[in-house]
Amino acid sequence: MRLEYPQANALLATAQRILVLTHALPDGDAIGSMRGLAFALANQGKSVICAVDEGTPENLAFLPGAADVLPNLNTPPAVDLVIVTDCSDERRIGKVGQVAKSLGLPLINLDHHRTNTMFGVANIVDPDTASASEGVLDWLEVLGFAVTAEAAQCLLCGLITDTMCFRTNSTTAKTLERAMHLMRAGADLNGIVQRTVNRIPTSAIQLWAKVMPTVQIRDHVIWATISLEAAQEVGADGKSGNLVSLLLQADDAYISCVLRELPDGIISAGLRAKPGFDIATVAVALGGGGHTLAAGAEIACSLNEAEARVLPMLWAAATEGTLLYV
Ligand SMILES: [Mn+2]
Repeated sequence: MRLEYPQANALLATAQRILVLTHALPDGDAIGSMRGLAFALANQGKSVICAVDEGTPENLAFLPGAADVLPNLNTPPAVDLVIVTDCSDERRIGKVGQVAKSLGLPLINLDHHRTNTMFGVANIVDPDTASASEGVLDWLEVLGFAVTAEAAQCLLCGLITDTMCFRTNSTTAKTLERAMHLMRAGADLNGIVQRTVNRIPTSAIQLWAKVMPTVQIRDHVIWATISLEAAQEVGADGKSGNLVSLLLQADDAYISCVLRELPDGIISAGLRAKPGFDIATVAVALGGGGHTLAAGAEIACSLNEAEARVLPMLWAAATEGTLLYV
């Protein structure tokens, strides 16, 4: 854990124009933490710009301020501070991150991934929070900044999606307290649940129908492969409906893995584990990162090569751990 609040607060105090970024292929916590922080800073009279590669995905368009998130920084913005949320390393900030880096500005790194590389001038990284959005809420409390209703809605979205609605082992009493605080500040819990964890793209179900025949389970590791061809047949927009978490529910499985073929010879490996196991170490060894129970990596190889490389590592991780809730 690194909570460099004094350094971060000093940078924030002298900054008037702030660029807030998050990780590419943003999820609910990425957009939620970024937009939530932006609303709270704007409420303090700061001028704030948000950007993420490709902009806000359609499934998160319901969040306040979602449409104001820039999809690129082709015109480099005039800002004096950069804040990055929910991002374990600089590479994950994508193209907008490269532009931000070229500006040579101080950067605050606010995250909750245990594998965070501490790439900021000031780092606020608390792996004990279930979401980066909670890290934002804690920082706002330290700063004495108000949590507006719009900020609360964004931050609760991050908390709900990263805990899969309070289902992950990262969920603590403190998480519930923060959720309560955000609801009292005006966030709509059920509205968020219905639009996020209770909803997946229809194309994801169609993709499941295609790739379920690839599912195998051996020695407590369950896995599936998604070829480029299978994804193209259903016109899937890159969403697998969190298939990797669905697979982990198999009662014999300790660890789940979805290997998905991306264009340009890249395989994305999504990894999940039940409490008692550690797949963050595997993800880091593959050049990726994440949490103990939810991690991932991108590997330049074919689907077959990825299976040959990743599965032995997962079997080793399954042997090294012990299932906590038998
Ligand atoms: Mn997160």
